[in-house]
Amino acid sequence: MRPSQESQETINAKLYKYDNVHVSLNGIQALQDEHFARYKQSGFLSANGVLNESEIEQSKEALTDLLHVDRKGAKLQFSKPEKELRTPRERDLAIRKIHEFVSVEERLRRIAYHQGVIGTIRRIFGEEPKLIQDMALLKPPHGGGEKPWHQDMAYGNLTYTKAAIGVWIALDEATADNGCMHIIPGSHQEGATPHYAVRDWQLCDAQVPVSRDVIVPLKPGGVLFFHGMLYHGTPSNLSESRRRALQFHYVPASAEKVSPQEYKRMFTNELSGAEC
Ligand SMILES: O=C(O)CCC(=O)C(=O)O
Repeated sequence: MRPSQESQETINAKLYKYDNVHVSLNGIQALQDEHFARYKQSGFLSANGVLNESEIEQSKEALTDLLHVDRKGAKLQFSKPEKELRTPRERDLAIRKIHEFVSVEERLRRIAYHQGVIGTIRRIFGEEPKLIQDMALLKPPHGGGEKPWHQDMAYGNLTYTKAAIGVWIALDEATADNGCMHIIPGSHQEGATPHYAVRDWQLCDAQVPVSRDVIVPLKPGGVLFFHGMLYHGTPSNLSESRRRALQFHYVPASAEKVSPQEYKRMFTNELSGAEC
């Protein structure tokens, strides 16, 4: 990745907008046919109050145990070499991602197969979903890093013949200040867009229609469902509060992986040669 010449503050201010705020539904039982019809147009839907208090607490405890007690074979990603992290606080401030835990952590596995979540995806897909990725995305206070604008299906492990869906679940309150999700409504209709290795594997900054940025703040236990081609990203967390989220990806059970050649044609500049 090319090192960024710009500070986190500059990137947060230039590449993200904060004043278009999406208001989430209250509870998943509030979902009606009209919301699913709107999902087709906008590429997302969100609701607060999907996880209950106990599910939120158990999820946070499970992540703390994986980070501090026993990773049980799950994968941990830090912003610094792990051997330099000497205290629990240093680990808390450096952890970015915990993934591949559903087969070893029952409390989180239950969330991945949560009835409300799976039922909603089933209605979107019109068929049975299959879980293809599980992770926790952690933005510590005072500098938890940016996830630049991207489409999830541009990551090869999520590129299937049918659209994937991302399910992003807030465990702490996710706000404009601590790095809640930013989306470009309707951008999934652009289809596959080339990605480039800039600060991450991402859309070219200049091609993101930032004026259409909508933020999706969520309460703990709130969930954002979004189409695998939707442009989205999160700015750095420069606030004092940490932001922890779970993110699961699913595809329709009948979907198959696309070939490496097709993946390249869809998500790289191999054909167009266009530079970022
Ligand atoms: O939670 C975040 O900060 C970003 C998550 C995301 O967009 C992703 O991992 O695809």
